[in-house]
Amino acid sequence: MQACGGAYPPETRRKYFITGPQWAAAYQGQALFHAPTRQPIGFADVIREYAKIGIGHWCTHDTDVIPTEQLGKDGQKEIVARIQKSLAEHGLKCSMVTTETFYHEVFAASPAAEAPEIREYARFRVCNTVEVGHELGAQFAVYWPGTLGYYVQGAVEETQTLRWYADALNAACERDIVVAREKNRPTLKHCLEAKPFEPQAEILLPTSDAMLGFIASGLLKHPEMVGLNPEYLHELMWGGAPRAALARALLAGKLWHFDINDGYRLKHDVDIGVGLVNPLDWLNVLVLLRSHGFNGPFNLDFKPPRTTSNWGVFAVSFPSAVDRFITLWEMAGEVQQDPIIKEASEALQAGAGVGPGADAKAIAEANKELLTLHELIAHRLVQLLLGLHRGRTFVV
Ligand code: XLS
Ligand code: MG
Ligand code: MG
Repeated sequence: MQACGGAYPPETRRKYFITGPQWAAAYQGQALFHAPTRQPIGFADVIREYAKIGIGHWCTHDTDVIPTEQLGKDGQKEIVARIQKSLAEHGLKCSMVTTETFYHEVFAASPAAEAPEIREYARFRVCNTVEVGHELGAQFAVYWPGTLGYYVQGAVEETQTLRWYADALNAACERDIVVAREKNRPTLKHCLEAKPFEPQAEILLPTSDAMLGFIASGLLKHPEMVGLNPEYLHELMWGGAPRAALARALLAGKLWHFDINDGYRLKHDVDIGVGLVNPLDWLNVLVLLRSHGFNGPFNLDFKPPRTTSNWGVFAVSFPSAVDRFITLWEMAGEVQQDPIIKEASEALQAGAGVGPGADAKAIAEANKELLTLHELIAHRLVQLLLGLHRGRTFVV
């Protein structure tokens, strides 16, 4: 990392609303066909190492840190107190909490399964997470529904299942309103996260757009408390353009939280570090976000690859991900101010100046040369990404 150079000091990294998940750093490399390659690590190590790197915010699933059987019990109180101590000791803040509704066998048929006791348990889990969030000073709660879908067709009635899932979110929002009042804190921002594939064959809310439809469906009692946490790769996975998905969320006023990572189109959830696969697209995504005043949270929801060691997770994986993000963010600022892109965009928007009432052929003819600027802008973006706008520095 020293030989690579270009690293930002922790103070600089801390200026961004970048959040580090417990589960990302503690991921051991396991999967269906993969045994773990790393040793388990707990929250105290993760928080301490994030602090050293300059990641100022930490987030967690309930069961990343609290064993399932301790949820809502005294054991939870004791763990939450230890987390508070770790955070305070290292100057980190807890930004977000999320409920695991996908790993435990109780959620095999989803958190909105037919059996009322499963749904009652799911409501307990999301309400308990809201309480933990307030205890830890979080501002956001994220919901990736996980198993909300099915493997075999016909047994699950989709409209009913979605109504039942809405019941859980309604319970979380109502609990939030009560706890926030008791603690004299603002309510949390409840952010839905879609993923098109995994861990079911068919997913009921597979995209951010599906989530927007769900928020506006009339099933939620407090739609104003519910927004989105899109994940970059989850939009690529279904073949969408992440930037366009984010634009639709922005227009709806629902872009509240953003999971940043990278990967490949129409493949599974490989959760590669931000900018390692699609840096040009990432640059464009950040231009959009900057120009709409979205400043985070940017949540590092990637997985250090299986080939990275426990040491490498904090020595290479996280600092390099943070630094690529900040570099791309700064470049996005350069794009916004670039005189060539500015002039080209203004020329495009001024149009060719054909008078009113002209026919289609005349309008098309007049705009032909002007529209060449699209490709010029794309060339300029690549130049900015590669640093070529500063002139060539290496000649063979
Ligand atoms: C899984 C999701 C998950 C959420 C939080 O694919 O990305 O990590 O962000 O549950
Ligand atoms: Mg995610
Ligand atoms: Mg993912």
